[in-house]
Amino acid sequence: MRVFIAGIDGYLGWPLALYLSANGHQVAGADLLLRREWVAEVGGVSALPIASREERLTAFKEAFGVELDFRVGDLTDYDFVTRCFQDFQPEAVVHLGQMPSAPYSMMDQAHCVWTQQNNVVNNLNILWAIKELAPAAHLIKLGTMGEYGTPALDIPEGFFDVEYRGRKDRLPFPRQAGSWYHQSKVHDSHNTHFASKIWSLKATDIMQGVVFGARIPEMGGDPRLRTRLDFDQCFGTAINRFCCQAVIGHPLTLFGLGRQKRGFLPLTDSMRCLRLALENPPDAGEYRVFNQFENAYSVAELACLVKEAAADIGLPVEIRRYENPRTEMEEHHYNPDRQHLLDLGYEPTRDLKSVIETMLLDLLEHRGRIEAHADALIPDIRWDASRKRSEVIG
Ligand code: USQ
Repeated sequence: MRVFIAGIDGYLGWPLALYLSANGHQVAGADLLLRREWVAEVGGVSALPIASREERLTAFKEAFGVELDFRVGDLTDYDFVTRCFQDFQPEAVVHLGQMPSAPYSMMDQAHCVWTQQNNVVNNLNILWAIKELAPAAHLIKLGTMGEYGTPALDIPEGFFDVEYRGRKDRLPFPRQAGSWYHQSKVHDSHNTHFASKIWSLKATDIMQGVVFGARIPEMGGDPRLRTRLDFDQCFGTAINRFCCQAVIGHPLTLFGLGRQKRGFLPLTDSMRCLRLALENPPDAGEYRVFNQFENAYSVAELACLVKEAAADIGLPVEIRRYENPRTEMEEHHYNPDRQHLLDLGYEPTRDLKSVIETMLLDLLEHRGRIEAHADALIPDIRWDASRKRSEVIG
């Protein structure tokens, strides 16, 4: 299948290009390389060195024997998007090309507005380009489990049955996002649902949990094929940050009580799930929602798992609680469904500890990069838009 990946230079986009190419798909993509700039802006660096676009293209050609059509351009520029679609004629579009960080979007007015403009406008451009140039293409749009927030109800996959004043309907499940970034994904979900209804588009909206890890087998031993792994307060996500902290002997930074729960999944599972969605498209006019995660865990459970994995390879680790810079529930009900992907054959990775161990071993080789940017580990971006470094509270 001809698959266009919007955001092909990113944490997920690059490995997806490798994974789909290794599994018989023809891939092309676009990226403005902004993730590299945002991470530098917030004082971070990828803990694992990553190759430049040019080096990636050379390594791709060596690994797969074909040139990768990887264009540098802005998805908020409609002419750029339409040129890509005219040239490549995609049969599917995986949209990963957005600003993905909650703290980055909470920094100030400019970062909030930029995040929403960028994300909402580029998703609208992709919807219009599909409608005008590739109406049979299947859009796989990366949303987030964070769109649902943490309601006191179980979380279904997108829709639920409601009875109100004696009448029944099947309605979108309420979205109660917890950051300006997560809100941008809610707007995208509404826009994607509406577009699929009026234009009979095929769309899968992926409510993905927090991804961790940096390796997929398709990278082989070639360091130029690696993906990035961030640890700063904005682009580093929980388990990735904990592993980076563990290898430099920094305490693991639990925010608040650490009892907040989220869905998590290894990078390999994210790739497998996206492929399952791609190879099992919906019907024309169908907008479906997949919740995509291995399982739900509290952040403290995962910090303990990182501590255990680190102990197995001889690294002593301390877990500390820090003032929570976010406004979020720290103790709550959390029971989301994830049946749709299981029905398509998703077999969740069970041994998370060995994924974490591999990550720790990879990171140990590059610990100097983390040590040199250790200031980026402690958050100072607060949800009330003030700036103050979080102190240890336990
Ligand atoms: N947390 C800590 N300590 C840390 C970092 C995070 O306790 O050092 C806690 C946070 O307070 C939060 C939870 O861990 O309760 C998850 O935070 P995160 O930074 O790992 O993830 P989040 O901000 O929710 O965003 C990430 C990705 C985003 C994706 C989302 C999926 O950056 O692109 O949409 O995960 S989900 O969390 O399901 O919404």
